Amino acid sequence: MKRTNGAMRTQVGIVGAGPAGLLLSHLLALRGIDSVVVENRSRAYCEARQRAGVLEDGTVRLLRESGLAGRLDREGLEHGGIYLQFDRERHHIDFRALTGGRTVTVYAQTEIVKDLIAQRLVDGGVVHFEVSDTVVDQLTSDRPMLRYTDADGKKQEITCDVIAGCDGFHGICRPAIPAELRTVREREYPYSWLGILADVPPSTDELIYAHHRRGFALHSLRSLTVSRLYLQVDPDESIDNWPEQRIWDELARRFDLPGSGWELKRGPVIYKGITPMRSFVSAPMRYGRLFLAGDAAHIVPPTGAKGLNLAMADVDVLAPALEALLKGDEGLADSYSAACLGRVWRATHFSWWMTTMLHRTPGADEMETELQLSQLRYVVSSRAAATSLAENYTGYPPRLPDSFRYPDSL
Ligand code: RFL
Ligand code: PHB
Repeated sequence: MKRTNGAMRTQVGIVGAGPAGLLLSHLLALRGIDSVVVENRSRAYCEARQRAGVLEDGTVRLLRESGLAGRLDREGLEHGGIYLQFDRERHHIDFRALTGGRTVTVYAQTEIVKDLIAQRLVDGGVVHFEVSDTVVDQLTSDRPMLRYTDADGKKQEITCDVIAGCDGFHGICRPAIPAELRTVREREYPYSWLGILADVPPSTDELIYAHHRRGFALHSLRSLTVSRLYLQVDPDESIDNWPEQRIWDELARRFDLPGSGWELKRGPVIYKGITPMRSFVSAPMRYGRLFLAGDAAHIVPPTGAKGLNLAMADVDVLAPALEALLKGDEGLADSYSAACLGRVWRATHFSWWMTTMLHRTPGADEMETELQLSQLRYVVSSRAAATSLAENYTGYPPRLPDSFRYPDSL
């Protein structure tokens, strides 16, 4: 960022210090491009926000290639599959065997955000926390403006070449695009997830996705000593109705495997919260000199573990596109939205499919339950069906060196 007579100037103004905004700022810095990140929360809040935990192999590769994987490589837990549980049986889906060795890595979003903030600060990057009243303006000119009130209450204005809207689903950037130029596709689901973080070693070696007549449950983890578990609850459920004992009892019921000797270990709950479930895609992801990335443009229900991976895949495409744009070549910037939306729609379908296959729809009849069970039996008995789940879960299209491209016709 440069300051001339009090006026501030940067090449890329970035709204939001989530994974998308921070990684974009880093990828731009690697290309010698100057950026400023503005974030309305505190650094401590951003670093503690409990969210995702599963990284596709392509996301890990991106972080490694950009020099951000030191701690991830030491502390991340590589997983070669998941369990699908239904009808009181647990079945392993072996990603390595089905996809030619591909895996996912459990490494919490909180840790990625900590690593990204630390790296930006070491590299002299500019991240302004606790701003308010963020406004983006003059988006169709080649000098878009970023305005905000800083943490000390002073009004600031930055002249940019480009603005990146990385401000999540509730941000201000997407609504800055005229509504008549946006196509929105949206679905709300009639259930939420109650998630806990518990100070207890995981009771499983791989994540368990459980279909149950009382509702879906997921056993995930954060480390060898901390577990992350989720329960399907009603959409309007209040967390106050769920004391620890009730949460553990309900989890134990939904993961129960009679006669197997398997038992759910219980421990102190260190965090609990309820998250609604939604699919949402707003297109295009560009308006003039404003580019949207991550949750600002699209949301998936967490059942497919895709949201964070999509956010990072977007900025992997955006960084070289902005580099070219700033040198006067608009080609990649023009194809940015279409390039991202191919992956976004694949993940949107996969997340919808996992969600509707595994959750109990309130009021659903036996017909729906039997259809779900039939689909689940098919996935665990057909190599073709299991491969489809495995290649989507590990990330499709795969981000492998010089690998896959969507045909130009898409
Ligand atoms: P974020 O993380 O929401 O960051 C946006 C940032 O913008 C800030 N902001 C503003 N700043 C300045 N001015 C304004 N006017 C602003 N308005 C907002 C916000 O404070 C915030 O810091 O979006 P980003 O970077 O696009 O990242 C997306 C991911 O956070 C999200 O997709 C994932 O967490 C989704 N997700 C999962 N994704 C996965 O890939 N794998 C998973 O296993 C996974 N599990 C999950 C999840 C999300 C969950 N919740 C709570 C929604 C599990 C859960 C329970
Ligand atoms: C998580 O660990 O938070 C997690 C794992 C898998 C999902 C969603 C969330 O599908």
